[in-house]
Amino acid sequence: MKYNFNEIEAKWQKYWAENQTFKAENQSDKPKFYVLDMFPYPSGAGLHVGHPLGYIASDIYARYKRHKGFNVLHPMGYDSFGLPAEQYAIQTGQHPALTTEANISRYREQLDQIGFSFDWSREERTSDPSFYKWTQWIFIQLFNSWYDKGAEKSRPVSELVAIFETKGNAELVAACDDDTPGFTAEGWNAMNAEEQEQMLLKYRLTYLADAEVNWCPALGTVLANDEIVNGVSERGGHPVVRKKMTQWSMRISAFAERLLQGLEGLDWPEPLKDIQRNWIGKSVGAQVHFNIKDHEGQISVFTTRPDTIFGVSFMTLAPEHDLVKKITTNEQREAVEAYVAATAKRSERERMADVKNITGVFTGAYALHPFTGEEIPVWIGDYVLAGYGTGAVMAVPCGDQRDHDFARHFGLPIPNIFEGVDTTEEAFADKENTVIANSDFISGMPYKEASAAVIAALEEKGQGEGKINYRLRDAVFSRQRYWGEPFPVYYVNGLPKMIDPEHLPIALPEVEKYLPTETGEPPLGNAAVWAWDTTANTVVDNSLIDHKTVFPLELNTMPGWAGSSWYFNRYMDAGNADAFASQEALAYWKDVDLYIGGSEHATGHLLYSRFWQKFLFDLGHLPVDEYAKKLINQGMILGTSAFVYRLENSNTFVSKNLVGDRAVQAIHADVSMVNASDELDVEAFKLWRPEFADAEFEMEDGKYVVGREVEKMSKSKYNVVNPDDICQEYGADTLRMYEMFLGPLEQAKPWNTAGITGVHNFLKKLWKLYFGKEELIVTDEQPSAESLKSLHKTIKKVEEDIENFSFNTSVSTFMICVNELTAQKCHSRAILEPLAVLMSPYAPHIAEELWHKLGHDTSVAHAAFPVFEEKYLVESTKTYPISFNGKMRFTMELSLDLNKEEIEKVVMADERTQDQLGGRTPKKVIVVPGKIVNIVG
Ligand code: ANZ
Repeated sequence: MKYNFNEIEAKWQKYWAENQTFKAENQSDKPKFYVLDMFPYPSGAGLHVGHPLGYIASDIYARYKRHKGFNVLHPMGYDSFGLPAEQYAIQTGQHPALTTEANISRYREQLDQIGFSFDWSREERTSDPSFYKWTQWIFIQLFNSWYDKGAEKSRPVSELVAIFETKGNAELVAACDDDTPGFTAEGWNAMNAEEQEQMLLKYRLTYLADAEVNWCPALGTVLANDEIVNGVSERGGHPVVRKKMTQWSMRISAFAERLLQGLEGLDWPEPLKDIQRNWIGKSVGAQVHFNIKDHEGQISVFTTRPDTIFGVSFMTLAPEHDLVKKITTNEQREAVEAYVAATAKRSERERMADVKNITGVFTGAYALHPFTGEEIPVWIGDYVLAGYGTGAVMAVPCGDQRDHDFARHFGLPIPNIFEGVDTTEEAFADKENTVIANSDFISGMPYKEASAAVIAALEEKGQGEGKINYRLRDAVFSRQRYWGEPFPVYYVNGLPKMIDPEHLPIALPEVEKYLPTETGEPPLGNAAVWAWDTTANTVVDNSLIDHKTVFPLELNTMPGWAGSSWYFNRYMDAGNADAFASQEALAYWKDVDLYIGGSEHATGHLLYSRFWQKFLFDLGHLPVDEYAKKLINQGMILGTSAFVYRLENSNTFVSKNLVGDRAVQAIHADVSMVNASDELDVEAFKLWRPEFADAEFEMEDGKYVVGREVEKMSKSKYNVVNPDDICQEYGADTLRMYEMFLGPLEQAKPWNTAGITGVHNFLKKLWKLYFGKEELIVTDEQPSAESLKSLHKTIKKVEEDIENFSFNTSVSTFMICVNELTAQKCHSRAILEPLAVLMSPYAPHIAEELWHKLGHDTSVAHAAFPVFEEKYLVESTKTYPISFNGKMRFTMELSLDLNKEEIEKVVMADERTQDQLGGRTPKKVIVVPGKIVNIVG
């Protein structure tokens, strides 16, 4: 019988869907296991073979855990809000919901073809109102919460109000805006409602604030740092400026310490954890407040080296610093303003990266040294970032490289406070252990002690205090886009009000155009029905806005990371209309046991989701404060690009080995036009693009051979391989095994379709153990010891491999096993039945077919994993060399249980021994059990 994989795979995919084979139950006596993939954004291009790599690995693990008796939750869904669908809408007018729907169906078809064991009954889409209802709900919870730094916990704002009413904020240790003033209970109670509301915004975990953003006027939206290249937008190359805009922000900075500490308990890749640690960027130091000559205010700086305070020779403020306008003298104003305008055009990333161009301007103002009273010139410079620390530094040119460069460039003094350090030197040595000299009361102290002494002295003067700083900043949460979650927010006198959760979801309104409005408002500004009626509790026509009972709704939408920050919890109880998940479901599933996805999400999704988890945990909505115990980053699959060589200034293409030293241009050719022997389908190439229609070819042996190169797999490099084609030609089981066979899961590895036949032939060979020409050839015969050994060493290895996520080595183990069983002519059910189960995580369709053909009528997916037994690996016989006068004449297989006398008896009784002796009686028979037999004489 032929291995008809197309038929087999379609049959079982249908069976699994109809029987809901992989549906997970929320109530079960079995232990739970939650295997999660990062859910995809359904792009128009569909999947290439690189995308399912992680899904195959997680699917193998999920299936393995089912065999091991676990109740496995293995869900899938779509992160379906996003820019591409919106861009397409802008170009074509097609509603992003339609584009998204079409892309999702395509994804689903492709995923189904690969035979994943997803529980589709739990599918979720972040753009579905029944899902984003809860994203909006979480937003409201954040708005209604503040962060208690003393207890390291989020708490309801109602409790904060109670504290303010009785004690003011003097004793409060809470995360809040830097400019929050102190007030007493009387002060609070004297504020009017609006003032109180403004004050509370300084504490809420999501708040409206003027944030410095990268504004791209041409695109009409804010861009993230990594969407800007050389000061222009990556998409379209439009100018980007720094601009202050009122935006929703998330107070993630309040959680910095917990996000840092929490990493210790996570089984995540160390490099990924390091990226998060650096991003959180904890620095221990001090805040120092410098008085300003002839001015009221103070300049506060953050420094990690308070011990260097006697080496300060100037101060530098970020050009955006609030004080700049106030302290700049008239003589310096023009230069300062020009500089500030120029800096606004540069992205923060650029400013940090650019160490060569030293720029800055003197403000004309002077700060006063807290200890010596000396006048210190105040400069502005773009090497100081507005958003870090206080946006100002005390510059110590003998201690800090950037300060040093700045001082040299502008000819500022470079006082030396370190013993034995040559400040004229370009390179800065590590001065951490250098003893400080000639600097008043800390002279001669090691730097740590000196720092502590300076902090104590500053505290006494009221001009500074110890301070821990985190690089992690609050995250801007507003986007000027259409295709995202609407905020459940309306505005009364410019102050935000939350819509009561019982009226959620607030669905995205229809708009005529997906672009910003003519007045520069976000796309939702185009909606005609986008006002909140507080009596009817519904969205109504804008014309009804009276600012008495009907108010305007928020026009921004939420960013891409909103839905992905909590979706994993929704899977535990998808479809629940009363809660984002029931407490019972959450208590049962608790957390993700294995999460597989890309490392590129280190500082985005993987950080934000940990933040929301901790927040919801604090409020008692979740049972644990880290949601993913173990995480694996799958490596990238690289494509093998194909190149054709065009002779310069011609339309003649030269086969690779004929190029020689002629001048040619290498051009990507689509890999689908190239066969496994690197030969180009010349006719297909001509049809590919009009400019190649008249192409001529210099062939070798009648063939056009292409060049090959390994690059990132990408549509733009024409090297993508479509999994649909592979499934069609070889089957999903071959695809799954081959993807694993390519190499260790976490490494990058090139795809090479040529190698796939080896894996395919292996599956055919496996099939032949079970089937003859026409029929099943499995017997009930007792298996041989050899076959048992082959099976059990495979069980052992495959189990160890899966537990260690070493899927590539399992594939070779299976190959060895099948080769051995074939050589042994093994057709015994006692071997082949467990082998089918063992194969099922990797090649589930063929396994299911074999399982049913062996007489079972339930899915192999829930069959118990074969149990390894050591005894089958123990050797029970030995092949003895039988020698005569030291010369080996033949071998005999004998049981290892025989003793010396028994061995001698059996050997002497053998015909071949008698032949060798020719009737003589040997002088001596030497027997070494387990080794040799030598007959002398
Ligand atoms: C004086 C000093 C002397 C400093 C010295 C360093 C060495 P990390 O470790 O990254 O936290 N700094 C503070 N705020 C800044 C800002 N907004 N933009 C650019 N630089 C800023 O670095 C903290 C150090 O970076 C601070 O300590 C400050 O320079 C600078 F020998 O103060 B230091």
